[in-house]
Amino acid sequence: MPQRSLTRAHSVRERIGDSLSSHPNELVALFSRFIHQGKGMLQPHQLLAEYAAAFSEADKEKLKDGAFEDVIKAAQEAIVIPPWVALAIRPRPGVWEYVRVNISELAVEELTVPEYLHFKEELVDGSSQNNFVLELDFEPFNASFPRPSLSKSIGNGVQFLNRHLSSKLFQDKESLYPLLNFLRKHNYKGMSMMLNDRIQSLSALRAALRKAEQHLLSIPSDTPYSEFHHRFQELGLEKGWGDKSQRVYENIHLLLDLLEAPDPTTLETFLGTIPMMFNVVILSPHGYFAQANVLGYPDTGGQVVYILDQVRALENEMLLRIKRQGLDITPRILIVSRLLPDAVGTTCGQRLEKVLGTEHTHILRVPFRTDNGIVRKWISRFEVWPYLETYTEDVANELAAELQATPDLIIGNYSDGNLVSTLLAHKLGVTQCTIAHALEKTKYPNSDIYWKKFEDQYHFSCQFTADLIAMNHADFIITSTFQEIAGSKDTVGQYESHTAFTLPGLYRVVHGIDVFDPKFNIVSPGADLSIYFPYTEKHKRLTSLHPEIEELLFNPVDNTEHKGVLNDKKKPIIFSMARLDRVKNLTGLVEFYGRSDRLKELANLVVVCGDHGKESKDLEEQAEFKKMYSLIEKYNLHGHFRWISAQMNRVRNGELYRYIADTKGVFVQPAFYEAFGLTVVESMTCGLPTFATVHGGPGEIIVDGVSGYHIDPYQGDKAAEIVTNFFDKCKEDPSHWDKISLGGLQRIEEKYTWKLYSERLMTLTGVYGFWKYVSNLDRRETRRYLEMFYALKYRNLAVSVPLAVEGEAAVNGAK
Ligand code: UDP
Ligand code: LCN
Repeated sequence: MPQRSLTRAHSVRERIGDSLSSHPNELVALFSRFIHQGKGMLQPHQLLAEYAAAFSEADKEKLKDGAFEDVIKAAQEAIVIPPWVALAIRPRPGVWEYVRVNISELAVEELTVPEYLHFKEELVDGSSQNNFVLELDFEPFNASFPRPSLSKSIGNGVQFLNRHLSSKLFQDKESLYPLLNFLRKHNYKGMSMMLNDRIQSLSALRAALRKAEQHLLSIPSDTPYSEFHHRFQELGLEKGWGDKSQRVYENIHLLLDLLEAPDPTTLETFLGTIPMMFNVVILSPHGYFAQANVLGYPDTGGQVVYILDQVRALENEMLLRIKRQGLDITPRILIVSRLLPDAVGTTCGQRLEKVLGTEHTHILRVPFRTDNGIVRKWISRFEVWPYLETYTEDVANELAAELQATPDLIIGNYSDGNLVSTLLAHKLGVTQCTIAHALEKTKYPNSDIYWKKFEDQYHFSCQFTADLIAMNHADFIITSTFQEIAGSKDTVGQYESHTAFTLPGLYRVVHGIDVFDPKFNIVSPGADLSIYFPYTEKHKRLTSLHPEIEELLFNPVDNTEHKGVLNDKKKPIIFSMARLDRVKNLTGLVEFYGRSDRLKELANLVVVCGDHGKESKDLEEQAEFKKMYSLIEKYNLHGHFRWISAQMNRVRNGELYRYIADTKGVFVQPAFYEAFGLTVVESMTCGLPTFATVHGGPGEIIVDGVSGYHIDPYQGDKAAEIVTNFFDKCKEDPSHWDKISLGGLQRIEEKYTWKLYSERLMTLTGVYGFWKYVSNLDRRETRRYLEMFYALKYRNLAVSVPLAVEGEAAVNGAK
């Protein structure tokens, strides 16, 4: 039977309608099973299970005729309110259709987004009573702007934008003026760059460029810019074109080409050469943001590692470009975080801290403040909302003093940082980039429809509102993977889940974000190669750390650093490391290891998480601690399992991954959901074969069976079997281990390095900076709408979050 796919030509409603008329009995049987569940919601795996159970193979074959099976496979959710069953169908990433079926009358009807959401709201008692619901719809603002329609174009916004911009520049003679004005506007603290006032028109620009070109041809190619600076000034050209005549010539030629016939590649290359980025501000307000003694704490994990690696790579790239541009400007990068007076042995109480391995990058810490003064203690990221507006004002003042200039780019991180970046970028008119790291809505199933249940502990109403504001305000959004934006064939992306959803009683999001929006760009992070390098690079190995590592792994006496012993030190080690957070599911790994006698026989298990030295203040962490202890007893893991406290020393952690590789061990990342998963990249960069969750980023980082293995945390025994099979196979053929190790390393080299990242970020800043300049007026409506949404919704929600009481333990979920 040829595979049919769902297309618009045959809408879902038509498909179901056809199937209802051709196979009424079968469909009634299936929908009755749904109805039988009673009022509620069914997830995709439940729908498939019902489908599988309802029909014989022969029936299924019949149903394939009308492609009904495709409809069920593409359903992401069913809402059952007898006699109705409404389905949200996702034929492909980013494309959704909604229908509902009345099983008593055998009728099927298509629903609009608001209709579907309204229907869904009936699950929550009383919400349907309200006829006047605030509906949020960002679609009209972008309606006039072309966007790609192919799923494969998602996440490559810059390419699309370049095409659009270059065709716009070519419309008529006048349309090149924005480019001219953009170049004229460039200056650094009042010093003009690129063009000066002598050039007022396109013809003057062309003439000046041609004369400059002739001059450059008449001098040696390595002549420093300073030697022809005066000649250029007379022509109307200022610094910024290059350090030596050869580079200046190339850039002038690029612009002449662009003026002649704009094409996307030339435009991107040329915009990438323009000096635009000298002062960058990176926001990461919550958590412990420091360079030592913080990793593994609640809320402090990959985001901190990511930013510290990002700034090192970015500073290098900025310095390189500034040098090439022939400029004598010192760049500045400021990571803005929260100042914590009660810094508990970290540097979080310091206002300014230089970032190691950089020259011009600092962490600038600004405290949270209320009418009662400065907040002294750490508070969970779920409780930061009431502080952020005052915080933004304080940050703006501190930045002005510290930079003595307006930043050229503001990068927000995570929901709180993205909101502050929005407020700052709005106020200063600066290009804004956001990085989500993890959108919580995906991590907590049904946290939208049942938001009220989560409200006391998580305050998701603030967080989701902040996320919507930031993603719509940002000039560009960086994601680490495609799946973060639009998921995969079968799973919904993190951003995609913000397309349409409802917070009953608060507002209904009819069009929150469009994953086809060209603001999305996949720019994947890497691992710091000075710390994480292959175990085979013997000359670089930190063997002096081996005694410490061996003490961590094998010292038989329990202490605050480690618990449990490994009886047989010769066995390979199954290793994992993460914050002791429920969603990380380290207890799930311990459980599936414990249940598998074969796996226990083949390998030891070592996990790094939590802190044995002090009682956790975090509720989720406390519960995981308890569970871990009970599992050790339940599966009698004594002799097989080592539980090590969170390890803050990254350099030693790098060697630890490699030490595990020496044992011919593996790394396992068993999270229920992982937004990206830096530990996965770290272990692969060290050449350690990696088994990681299929839910989220790791599913994309690893090519199953080639550069590692996918495991499903919801199927523990199957995961144990996959790891067991690997060890068995390695016993038969030891080269299998090397093959997977090498596959991982190759994958990293191709896609996950900071060098690739920083080059890309610079290019994006150029293109989106130019786009922001040419589309400034167009975007005013969106900004006004967002202002209103912020003032009328967000503010009220934020003030309803209780302020932390100093002296009380902060207790909340972990990231
Ligand atoms: N990490 C660490 N020590 C620990 C736990 C985690 O150094 O005890 C580091 C880990 O090496 C990685 C980061 O923290 O660099 C965690 O990032 P990931 O993306 O895996 O997860 P997140 O914590 O951001 O959810
Ligand atoms: C937050 C997470 O949850 C991880 O999955 C990411 O790897 C990390 O941030 C860095 O982006």
